[in-house]
Parts: sequence; C-alpha cells; structure tokens
Amino acid sequence: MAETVFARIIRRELPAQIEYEDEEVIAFRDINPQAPVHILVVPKKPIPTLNDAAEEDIPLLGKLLWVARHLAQRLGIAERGYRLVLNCNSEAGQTVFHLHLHLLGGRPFHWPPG
Ligand code: DGP
Repeated sequence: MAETVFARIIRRELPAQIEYEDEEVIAFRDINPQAPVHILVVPKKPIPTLNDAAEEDIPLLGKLLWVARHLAQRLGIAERGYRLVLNCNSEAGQTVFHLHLHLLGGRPFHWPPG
C-alpha cells in the first residue's frame, strides 16, 4: 500500500496541529479547514478506505466515533452540533487513502449536502 501524508504525520515527520493522540488514534487539524473546527480523526493503522476495514477493525472504527465525540465536547461544539464525514474512494471526494473521519463544527451545515 502506498504511503500517505497521514503516515508521515503519525511518525512526526510532518508537522500537524495535534488535538488528540493515544496508542491507536491520532487527531489533528485539517490543513484546508471547511469550518471553524475541522479535525481529522485517524487510526494509526493504515487502512486505506472503509472498504478495506476488516471485522477485527470494528472496535477501532467505533473508537474513531468516540474520539470525535470527545473532541466535540472538549472544543465546545457538542451541544450546538457537529458533522462527521467519512469519504470512501474518489467519487466521494477521498483524496488521502488512509481512512479518516472529518469532525466539522462551529458553523451551520445544510442537509442534504451539495
Ligand atoms: P479526504 O478528502 O476525505 O481524503 O480528506 C483529506 C483531508 O486531508 C483534506 O481535507 C485535506 C487534509 N490534508 C491533506 N494533506 C494534509 C496535511 O499534510 N496536513 C493536514 N493537517 N491535513 C491534510
């Protein structure tokens, strides 16, 4: 599997504004923010897309949601509301092929998205 920029952030070879880290998950500010709060919640395991996740990854996938919720609370957007986005493959807009959740908040969002 091709190395991604997120692998280099995890190894601290590239700088990032890290908001959370434990042994399995790292979360950092998106370089091109689409909202006042825009954080990427990333498993350290390099799963390219959600399609590549295995049954054994179910706890890790759940943890991404848990970390996103924790960050939403810590950053003060939990009560107003926030959006989680997971892009899978190119037609959905995925550009970095290392699975990640976008945590977006601090402004209103519309549904359905454009
Ligand atoms: P996606 O389109 O779902 O694959 O989102 C990839 C996101 O990653 C995109 O919003 C921009 C962000 N991104 C790409 N390169 C970097 C980087 O070097 N640093 C940070 N912090 N974010 C990056």
